[in-house]
Amino acid sequence: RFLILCSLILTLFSCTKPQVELLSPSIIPAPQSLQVNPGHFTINKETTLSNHDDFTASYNFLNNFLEHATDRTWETKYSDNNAIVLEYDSTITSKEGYHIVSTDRNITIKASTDAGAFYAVQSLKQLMPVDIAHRTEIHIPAVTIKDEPRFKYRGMHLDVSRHMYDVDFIKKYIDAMAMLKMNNFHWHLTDDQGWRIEIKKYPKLQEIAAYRDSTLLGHYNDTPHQYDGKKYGGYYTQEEVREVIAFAKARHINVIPEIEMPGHAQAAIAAYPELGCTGENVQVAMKWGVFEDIYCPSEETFTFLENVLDEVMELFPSKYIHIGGDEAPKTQWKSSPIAQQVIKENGLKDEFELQSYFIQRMEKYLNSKGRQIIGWDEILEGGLAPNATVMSWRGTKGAIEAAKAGHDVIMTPTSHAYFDYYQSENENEPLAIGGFLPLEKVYNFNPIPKELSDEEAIHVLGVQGNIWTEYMTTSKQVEYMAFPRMLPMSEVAWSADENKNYDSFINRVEYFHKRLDAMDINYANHLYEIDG
Ligand code: TNX
Repeated sequence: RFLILCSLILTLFSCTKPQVELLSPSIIPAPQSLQVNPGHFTINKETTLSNHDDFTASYNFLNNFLEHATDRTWETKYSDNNAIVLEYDSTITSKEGYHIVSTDRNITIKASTDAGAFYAVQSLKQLMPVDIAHRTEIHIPAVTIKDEPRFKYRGMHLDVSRHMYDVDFIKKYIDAMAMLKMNNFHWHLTDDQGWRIEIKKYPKLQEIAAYRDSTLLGHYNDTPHQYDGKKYGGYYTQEEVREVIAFAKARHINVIPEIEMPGHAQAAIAAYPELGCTGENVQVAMKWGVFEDIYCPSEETFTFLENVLDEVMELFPSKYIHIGGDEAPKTQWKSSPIAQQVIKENGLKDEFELQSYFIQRMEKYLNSKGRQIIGWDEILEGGLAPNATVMSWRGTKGAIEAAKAGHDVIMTPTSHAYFDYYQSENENEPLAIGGFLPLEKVYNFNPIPKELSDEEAIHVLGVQGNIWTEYMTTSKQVEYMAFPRMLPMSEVAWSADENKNYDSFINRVEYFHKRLDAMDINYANHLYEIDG
């Protein structure tokens, strides 16, 4: 009886004094300014959502999220009491900036664009506890946040040629990017080991280029490769591509397709041997590496690529189209009468100038359709195409040269942005490509090379993490390599340099693990390893 009495008293006590679980705000990427005020806002059964100025994507995203979390429909009405209010504010000049003020009475989100409001919603989500499913009340600390991004290009890349992942995973990846306020998804769709986008005009790309004869279990340069003899591959249909683009758009993410040229083209040449210089039959590549079968600079090839790009442009609204340009050995061009003829006719000096001619021709075509090209830094060799943006991966030299010449650049150096590198020195790490890129090194990446003046540095559009997938046979492995390293990359891309602090970051990552768990993301956890 005594026990019953005690538990009654306890129940009574906890009823009259409900526990308020408040988090210290743990937002990634860190906002420009965040002030914690006394008090908190409580989302309860009556809280409404008020969309004063018709923010669309941000409103839909927030509404879906809240309805899911609270198991009820949310009434949208004009009120600022017990409400989450989305409001237009022309004084917020940053196109992706926002303010959040939460008090006991309401939460006000202000922005001058839907993108700004969308990023406010991402921060608001991170002010809530992780396990909010089916709650009747959610507590949000009283805060004042003023925020805007450091860089306008905040990207993640994914290679789907070496290994392919289903559309659900592509969406999951994009969703995680959105949470981290990233805004460009670089989709590496073609390479030697597989062509992954449906092009209706060229059915053999689907029949032949999309498949290889093994899942390729071997190491990079080792012989013999451990082929398993199983047909491997696939491609995204145009309908699936549209679905991905719409999904990304609803999250303010632009999707940049990459169609590789003139190198990394062996899969396409396997389907259409006339695109190569030798005319010989080749296989969709069965090893990793760099291959000599590259596109021949013939009229036939240019027509093929223009037709492919026509279908690509029809699907992708992106201003930028990535045309690759990396790792194109010139051996076959040296002995090809067609290539030598083009060199002669155009008064070119050598095969490097021929590569430049090739890229410039494709640039002209894309520019005439209102698009801009991005290319890997090899496109500097032999002369840079006049309007090209350079993606600098072999260190920062290429970026410095391009920015000094007045070209835009995106920083993706292997040293800080290659998430196919090992992330710890633990001997149990799954096989990776080599290299070592722990979390702290990603975090300490400074995207503005000191060689650039302030004026030149304006050409640094931003940064991107790259995921080359030679050794990532499953999407769970991609998650393992991408997370948590996507977190520091988002902070490099978004947060002001003076706000960056690795200790604070690590504390936030620790809490963020719960968020990643809730999203069923298979992140690596090396936070407390000595060498990591
Ligand atoms: C170089 S980075 C490549 C890729 C490989 C990667 C492996 C770049 C433009 N080309 O084809 O997958 O290294 O780290």
